[in-house]
Amino acid sequence: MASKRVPTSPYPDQKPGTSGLRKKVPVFRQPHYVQNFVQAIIDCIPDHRGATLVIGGDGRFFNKEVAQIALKIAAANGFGRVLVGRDGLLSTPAASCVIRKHKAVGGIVLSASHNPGGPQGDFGIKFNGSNGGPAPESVTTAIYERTKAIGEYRISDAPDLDLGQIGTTVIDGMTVEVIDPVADYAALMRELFDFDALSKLFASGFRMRFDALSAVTGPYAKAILEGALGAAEGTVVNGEPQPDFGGHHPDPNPVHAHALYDLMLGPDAPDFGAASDGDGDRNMIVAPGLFVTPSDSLALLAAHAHRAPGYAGGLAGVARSMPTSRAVDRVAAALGIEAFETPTGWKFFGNLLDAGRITLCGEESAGTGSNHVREKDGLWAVLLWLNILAATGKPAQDLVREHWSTYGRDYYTRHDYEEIDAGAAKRLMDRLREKIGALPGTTIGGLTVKAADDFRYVDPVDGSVTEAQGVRVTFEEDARIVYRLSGTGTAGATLRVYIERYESAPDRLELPVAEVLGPVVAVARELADIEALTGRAEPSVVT
Ligand code: VG1
Ligand code: CO
Repeated sequence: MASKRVPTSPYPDQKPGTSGLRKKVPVFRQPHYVQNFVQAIIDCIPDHRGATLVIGGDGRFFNKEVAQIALKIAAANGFGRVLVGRDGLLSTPAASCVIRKHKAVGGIVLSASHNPGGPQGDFGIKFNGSNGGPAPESVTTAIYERTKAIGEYRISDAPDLDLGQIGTTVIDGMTVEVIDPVADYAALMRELFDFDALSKLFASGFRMRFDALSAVTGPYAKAILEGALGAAEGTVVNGEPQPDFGGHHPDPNPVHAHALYDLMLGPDAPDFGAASDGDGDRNMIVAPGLFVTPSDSLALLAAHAHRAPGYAGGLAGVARSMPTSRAVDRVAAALGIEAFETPTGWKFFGNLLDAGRITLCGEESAGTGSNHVREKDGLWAVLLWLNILAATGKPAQDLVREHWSTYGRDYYTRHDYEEIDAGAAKRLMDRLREKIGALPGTTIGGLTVKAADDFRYVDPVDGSVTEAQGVRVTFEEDARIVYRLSGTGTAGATLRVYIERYESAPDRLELPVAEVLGPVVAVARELADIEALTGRAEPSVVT
């Protein structure tokens, strides 16, 4: 066998967004489109000759084909070894775990995460570095620059490999190890959590439902919850990964995971409900009768993490993305640890985790994680919750209520306006940016603006600066509105509006969310003139 050099010309649109390159499947199926991007990634890995690379994805449509292409390009570029999950599968956190454990130079993660799959659905390719985390901006920019100049790629002539069997083969001098996608990850979870206590919890009759939404976490959740911990068979539903996620939109929120949501809010709710997304890095937590916002979940996990063996020594610090509610900041203040505010996207947590400044971090979009890997990790969050439930012996809903009475409650909602006209979205953001200087001190809809700015992040570790990360407006009444455009959508633009308000009076902790946030929502619409500029009177998704 040999490899060849294939002449190619650049595509102009291979700019990675919040989390890698995401496009519709037909875009990825254009001639050489995948090959160009993979070669560009490899061109940006300095010491790749002889090194180890990890390849795996969330199992969506086109995953297997792209895994084969990536393997052959890696072989032709002189990698020493590739670790690939069986059937091309690796959840995003498992890929991060495998990269770290096997000292790989990086990993190619095939996923469009929570976006729908199938022939007309979305696909994505993301590069993670040797720390297991998403490549930082400096690297994604270099990859993009490379895609604009690429003239050829190298690829092996080897036939497709059998990825269905665990084992080792060699192509063009490169070793390919097909690995069990679950094993390394499950071993790591066993180190972090008290599996004996969790087994006892399930043996005592504790019931939960985990909805894998026909995406990648099914095999992980079954092996760990039902296999290792003895949860009843059937605890994991929609546990077989499907290329089109069984028609589901694999986004764990009350809209797309409504079956779980309805069960947990109904009369037959088990003790605990959770769901994960396409690639396994997100989590939704629902207690009986009570949806836990991701921002509250992060805060509660920070307050109780020391109850799990992996965090018994306490937390070095915490971080949250800017639009995530300030609930975790209150916990950090009480613990006397640092709290950081980063731009949206997990790549911004990497430096803080690597430098040991933080132990836990999270995002309002249902992402929570820790220093155990360099990605957010859905099942990890579920296991930490379970460990806390086992250690305290308290029901999940009681823990949340206790949390509110200790720290107060950050009422929270996000309104997404999906697939709006890209020009209109840009105009809306431009107008807001022009306006913000004059806002402080003005009153609108009964709320007085305290401060307004366009979030700019200076990385505390390496000093790198990231500008224009979203307009945030805070009010004297302890409310906040944030506006930003999504960087993961594949059609038009998506405007995200994040709305929150803090209440600490004991009689104001259990009010209907709409009642507390209604006035702030009205101000959010008025301030940005959303309907006039986008033609949308209502958001398409409310979380
Ligand atoms: C969204 C979320 C962000 C998350 C990103 C990737 O980005 O807001 O918090 O990190 O998705 O998550 P955006 O730019 O569309 O708002 V995943 O589970 O898609 O890897
Ligand atoms: Co995801």
